Amino acid sequence: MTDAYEALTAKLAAADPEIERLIEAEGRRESEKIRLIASENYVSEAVMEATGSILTNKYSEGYAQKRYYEGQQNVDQVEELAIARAKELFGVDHANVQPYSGSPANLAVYMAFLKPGDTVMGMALDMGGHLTHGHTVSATGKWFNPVRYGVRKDTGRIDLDEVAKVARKERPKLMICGGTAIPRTIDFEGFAEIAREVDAVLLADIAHIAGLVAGGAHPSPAGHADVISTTTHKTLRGPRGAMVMCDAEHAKAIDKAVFPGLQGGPHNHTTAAIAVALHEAARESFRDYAGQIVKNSRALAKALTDRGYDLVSGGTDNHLILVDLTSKEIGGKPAAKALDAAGIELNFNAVPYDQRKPFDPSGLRIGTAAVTTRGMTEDDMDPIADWIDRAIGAAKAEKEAELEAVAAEIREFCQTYPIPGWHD
Ligand code: DSN
Repeated sequence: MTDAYEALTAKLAAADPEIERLIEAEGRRESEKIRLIASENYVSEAVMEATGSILTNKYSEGYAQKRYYEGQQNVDQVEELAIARAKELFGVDHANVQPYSGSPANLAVYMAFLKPGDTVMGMALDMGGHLTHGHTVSATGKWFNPVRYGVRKDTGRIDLDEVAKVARKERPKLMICGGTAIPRTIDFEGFAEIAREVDAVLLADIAHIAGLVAGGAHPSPAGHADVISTTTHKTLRGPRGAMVMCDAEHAKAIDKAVFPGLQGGPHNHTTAAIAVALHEAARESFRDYAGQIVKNSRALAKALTDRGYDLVSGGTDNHLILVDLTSKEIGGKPAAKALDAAGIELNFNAVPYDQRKPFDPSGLRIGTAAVTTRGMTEDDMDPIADWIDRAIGAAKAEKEAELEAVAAEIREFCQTYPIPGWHD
């Protein structure tokens, strides 16, 4: 363990050894496995320290200079710094850094622009969208009127002509682009043209690709979308949190929707950690990081294709790969479970037009943000594809010993790539 880790946990170990033991076990697990969950990453020790700071003690409902509690001399500055850094990094007029996470951030956008029953158009969940883009089980699908678009069956890609057709027919008040399983570049300009034509507000949910946008590895929605929402903990590599950004015209509506519309006091320790992550993301080295994520993703996509795996859309432009296992004759769930036993964590995922059920779908979702943080490069992607292939083969042949053999190789491999904040 690093000194920083020990310093952080010494008091905890004395006060609550059970929880400390579980945190330590999680540190070991995270360090010994290859993390390919597309929405996860490893934050820096600086971000971790801010998250674990004394700022957790403070209530500060409201916004800087307009709070409902006294004693905001430092918290106001923290929030103002986070806002200024978000505005600078993403080139936007306004940023709200208070949403607790991605779902409340998106709900705030609904609250700012819609009334219950209004029509919202988003990408279907099983095509790569998100629950909060109007899925039936989400409040956004229950309280609003959701209409959906997807990807073409033959290309696995969004067809903007199809999107325009649905938009013209349904006249949504809010259109959403972005999602959780989209391996290709999102055409924000194209979406904006359609939204303008049907007089809809366009929300770009860039939760997955925010770090790529910040690092210049994906086009930015700024100047195209009316509103941009993002979580801060995926490719952006910050703490678990979220932001909503927009032009000056919509600033008041967004702020009112976040507080007092949906939330109470912001989590100031998270705000501070977001500020730190944004500071890190503004560095030149973060541009290298974002570029390397995509290089790794492309290299891994090729290595998997070379081993006979079918990828939705045939490849990737970003951090994410969606594998369709249909031709491999194994479901996504048993494959994901076998991979976890073999030391590779990822998630099973629906693929577009999936013939299987959502809880046992045909796909695997893979992302390269976390392994890139650990310093892995293109050369490491071929061995990773090999381990994936061996583990899936072992799962089909029910060879548990082979899964254990792969896990042992991965444990050794991972020692070369320590994770921030924890090491043997
Ligand atoms: N749970 C996130 C993901 O994995 O993409 C989205 O909210």
